[in-house]
Amino acid sequence: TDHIHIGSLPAVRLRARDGAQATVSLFGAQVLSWIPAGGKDQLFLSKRSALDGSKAIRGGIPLIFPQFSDRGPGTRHGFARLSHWRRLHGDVSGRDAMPSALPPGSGIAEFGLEHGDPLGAPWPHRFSLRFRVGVGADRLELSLQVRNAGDSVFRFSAALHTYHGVTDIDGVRVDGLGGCTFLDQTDGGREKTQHEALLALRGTQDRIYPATPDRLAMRDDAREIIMHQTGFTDTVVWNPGPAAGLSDMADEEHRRFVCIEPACITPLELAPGATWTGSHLLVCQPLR
Ligand code: TA6
Repeated sequence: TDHIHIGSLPAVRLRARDGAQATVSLFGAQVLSWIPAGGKDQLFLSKRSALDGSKAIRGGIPLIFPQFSDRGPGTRHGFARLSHWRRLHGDVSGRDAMPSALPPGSGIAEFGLEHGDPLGAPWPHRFSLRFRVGVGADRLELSLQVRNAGDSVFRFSAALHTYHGVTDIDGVRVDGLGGCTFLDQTDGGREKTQHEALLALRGTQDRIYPATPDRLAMRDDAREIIMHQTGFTDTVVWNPGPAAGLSDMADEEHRRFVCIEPACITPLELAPGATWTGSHLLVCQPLR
């Protein structure tokens, strides 16, 4: 493991013995890069992203907590992605609350954020977040644990807002959502059904699929990413399309990614002392 900087942000680079790597910024505990063994970077990071802590990082895997988007009174997409996390030390691989199926020699690190840590916005609840990142062989394993450390119930949403890097958005297909209903965020949140088995990303797409299957796949020209989610009930699929005018994205960059996000959009209730865990496993397979 190396301690490095990405822009002016402290970050950790995890290296597995087989050459797989992941880079995690302590600002947001945001995974910025994932390179499977013998492969290339699978994540998109905008050329115009702020990398100084002044703004959320545009790309990688923003960690959304405790609010999704503007669905609440707090900071858009929550404060976790705007907070300075700590690296937790000790034998993270052996902690039974978050079991891992990574091969021996994998790179694993765990990050923490608690009430009282300097946050992007105040939140009146006592909480403890742990985020574990593991990388090895063809896979990236992510696990978010939320604990209510206070004495009253709180509600939260969470998501792993994964920016999958792609060669060109026109060649992307998402498998596993055929027949599912979704809330079309580009059409006032209207409920619709996806009739196609394979989803093509044409123009602006912003969809919330509640109660999704726990296995999805994203196919690009040369590889397939298999995704498994547990704990997270929903999936968000987003591409801003050409007209989004996002200030932290270069002109044609919307063609270079699709966000597929394991999420819990409807807030979950967490009792005092209780813990919730959401996991995301990404496996990269070359297509032949
Ligand atoms: O997850 C999809 C979404 O909520 C979209 O509506 C879109 O605006 C995107 O997230 C990015 O949000 P951000 O606050 O990072 O610009």
